[in-house]
Amino acid sequence: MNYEEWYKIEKLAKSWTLEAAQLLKDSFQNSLSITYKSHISDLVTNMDKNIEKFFIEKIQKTFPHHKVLGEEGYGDEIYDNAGIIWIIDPIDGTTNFIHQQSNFAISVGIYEDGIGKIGIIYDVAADDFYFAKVGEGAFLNNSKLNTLEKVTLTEAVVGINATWVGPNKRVNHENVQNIVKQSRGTRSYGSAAIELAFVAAGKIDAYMTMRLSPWDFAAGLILLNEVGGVVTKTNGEPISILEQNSILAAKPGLHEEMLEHLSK
Ligand code: 2AM
Ligand code: CA
Repeated sequence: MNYEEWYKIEKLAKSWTLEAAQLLKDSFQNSLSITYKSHISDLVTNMDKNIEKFFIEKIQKTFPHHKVLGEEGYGDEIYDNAGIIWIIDPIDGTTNFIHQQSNFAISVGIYEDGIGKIGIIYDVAADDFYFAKVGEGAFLNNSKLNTLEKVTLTEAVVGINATWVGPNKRVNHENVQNIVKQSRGTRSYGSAAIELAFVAAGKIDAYMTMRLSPWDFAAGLILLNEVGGVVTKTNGEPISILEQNSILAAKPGLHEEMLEHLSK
């Protein structure tokens, strides 16, 4: 793919995201149809489905050879990284979308042969548009984001959900408690995409969670790569783009310090 083709993909991905956001904002006037997926906390609305279908229709019409991996399952069966894959979360933070009508995002990560090319995270209610293009940097509303500087845990604000601070089956909670105690403070926003964008923008210094799906982190990874953020699984291994992963995303220095705690 040449520069012009990627520029076209960038333009359309941005304008489709803005159109999708308008559909979400318009939906606040109507009553939502809410159903459960695997359990009572795993919610999906008619809007999650509509927005995913909206993107798929546009992509299939304009770029028939591209593939789509979406949370709601209307996209393609994806078996490997080959070609161009749009990894889409139509609403990241569905619980927030339902309860607050804020703190939810549209997340779009576009990969070519497994390499992250374009990342978009749009925090709709805040009107904060995060965008990254490989090699060209990351941006928040047209301001270029700075490269992330080294920081220590004692001066860091860490994004983490309370689930992981108590006994749970995925991580030794005593290690997590040590991280929480030594940090300057913790925050939890209920949208992994927004939390990853916040790390990229330096609003928080790290984000860790024990299970995310590709659509939750696909765009965030591209943003973080452009600003020198370090992202691995919580055991230090590289992330597999097409699988569920634990995630530790942090500023340099802090990432090693948190990994050390988590390996005890
Ligand atoms: P969602 O709103 O798109 O479902 C909430 O802490 C964050 O974790 C949100 O980004 C949410 O995405 C994501 N999430 C919720 N349940 C999940 C699950 N079972 N697997 C992976 N990610 C999940
Ligand atoms: Ca979602």
